[in-house]
Amino acid sequence: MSRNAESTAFRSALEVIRAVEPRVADAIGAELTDQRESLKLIASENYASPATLLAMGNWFSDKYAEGTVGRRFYAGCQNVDTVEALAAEHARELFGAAHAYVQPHSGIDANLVAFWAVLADRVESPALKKAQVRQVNDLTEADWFALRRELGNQRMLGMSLDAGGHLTHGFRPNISGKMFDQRSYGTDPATGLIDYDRVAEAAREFKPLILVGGYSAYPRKVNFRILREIADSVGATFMVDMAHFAGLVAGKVFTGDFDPVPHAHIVTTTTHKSLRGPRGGMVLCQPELADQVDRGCPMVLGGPLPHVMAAKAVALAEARRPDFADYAQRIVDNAQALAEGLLSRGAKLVTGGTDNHLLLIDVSGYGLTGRQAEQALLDSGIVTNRNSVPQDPNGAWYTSGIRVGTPALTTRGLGAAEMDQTAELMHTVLTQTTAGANADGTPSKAKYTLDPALADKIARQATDLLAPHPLYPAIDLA
Ligand code: DSN
Repeated sequence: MSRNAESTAFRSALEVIRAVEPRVADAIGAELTDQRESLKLIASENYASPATLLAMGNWFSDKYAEGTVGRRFYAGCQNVDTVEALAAEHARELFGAAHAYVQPHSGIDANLVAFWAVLADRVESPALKKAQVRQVNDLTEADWFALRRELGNQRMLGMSLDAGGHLTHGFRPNISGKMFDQRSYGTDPATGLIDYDRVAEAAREFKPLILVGGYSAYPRKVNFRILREIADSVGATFMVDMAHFAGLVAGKVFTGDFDPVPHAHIVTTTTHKSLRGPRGGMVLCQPELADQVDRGCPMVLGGPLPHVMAAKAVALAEARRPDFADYAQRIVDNAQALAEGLLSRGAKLVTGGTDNHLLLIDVSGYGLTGRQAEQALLDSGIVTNRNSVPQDPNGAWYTSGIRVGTPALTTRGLGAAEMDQTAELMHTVLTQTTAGANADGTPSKAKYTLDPALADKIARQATDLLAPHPLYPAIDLA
C-alpha cells in the first residue's frame, strides 16, 4: 500500500466532514496536531494504526446487531457476523483463549459482562435457575423478588484502589461497589508489592465468590498462578482485568505465571491501551462461562458497535504479527529506562521501579500533590495523569502520585535515550514547580507556581525530542 493512500484517506474524510460541519473537521485536525506535539505519557493511551482508525469510519456504524454471530435479533447481519467472527478468532488465537466475546464497548462494560456471567454461573438461586430455562413470563413476582435478593450482596475480593486496583473491581463510584459486598487486598507498605500470603489470608476470611486480579496503576508483574491457587482454595471464580497489560500478554512479554489467560476462569480487557486497537472492550473465558458471556448484549450491553468490532479485527490481526512482540518488549524496556532516568535524578517511585509498561512517581518528594504535578507537566507539554499512591494522604482527587506509561511513545519509535531525556524534562519541571497557598495562607493542594518561560522552553524541548519520530508520518493533512 502506498504511504499516500493514508494521507488521501484522511484528507478526503476531513473534506467530506468539513462540508457539513467545519468545526468538527477542524477539531479532528487540531487533535492530530496536539497529539503530534505533546509527550504522551498516559499509561492507558496509545496510537491506533491508520487501518484500525479507518475501519471505524463506515456504514457498519448504521447496523443493529443484538445477539451473537448467526443468532441475531435483527435481519441482515451477515457482514457484521463476518467481522465479529474474525475479531473473536484473532482474539482466541492471539491469547490462546477458549472463547472470546468482542462486543463490549469499554472496559467497564467488559467487567459488567464478566460479573453477570459469574453471578449467573455461580449463585445458588432457584429463581435464577428458573429464569435461565423458562420464558421470563412464567416467573412469578415472588421469583423475581427472590432473584434480586439472591444476586445482590455477593462477595468480591479485589486489589485496593490506592494500591492500583480499578474502580470497577467493587468500588463505590462504580456500580460494582453497590452490587457487591467488596473487600480489598493492598500491597506491602514496605515494598509496595502484592503480598500473596495476605491475599490468601483475606480470601480465607472473606470467602469471596469472585477473586479479581489486575490493576490500572501497579507497576509490577502479578503472579496469576498463585492467585488462581488462592481462588481455588476458597472456591472463588478467578477473574483478571488485563486492560492495562493486554499488549504485554499479546506480545508474549508476560508468559507462564504472568499470563492471566491460562490461569483465570475469565479475563477482561480493553482493546485501546497497550494492545493498540480501537476504543473498546473484550472478554475471554473458559468454555463453561461462554454461554453466559455471550448474553452480554442485551443483558448488560447496548447494541454492539459493528464498526468498532471491525476495527478490533484489524488491530488483533496486527497484534498477531511478529513485530508486535518486539513492540511489546520495547514498551517494557522504555518503561525501565524511564524509571532508571527518574531514579538516578532522585525521584521516588512506588516499588522502586517497574516491570511492566507503567511507573508511579510519588511526587510528595517534590513537595507537590499529584494534581499540581500533573498540571505543571501539562503546561510543559508533558501529558500524564495524577494517581493515588498506596496509603495516599491526599485522597483520590488531589493524590500524591503521577502515573506514566510508555505504550504511546514506544509506538512513535522513541527508545532508551529519549526516555532518559524525558526523565530530565520531567525532573526539571517537578523540581522547579512550587506548591501554592490558599487566600488564608494554608497550603493549597491545587495551586502551584512554575515560571511560564521555563514551561515553554520544556514544551519546545519535548517537541524537539519527538521530531525525529513523527506520529503518523504518512499522513499530511495540509
Ligand atoms: N481509564 C483507564 C486508565 O486510565 O487506567 C482505566 O479505566
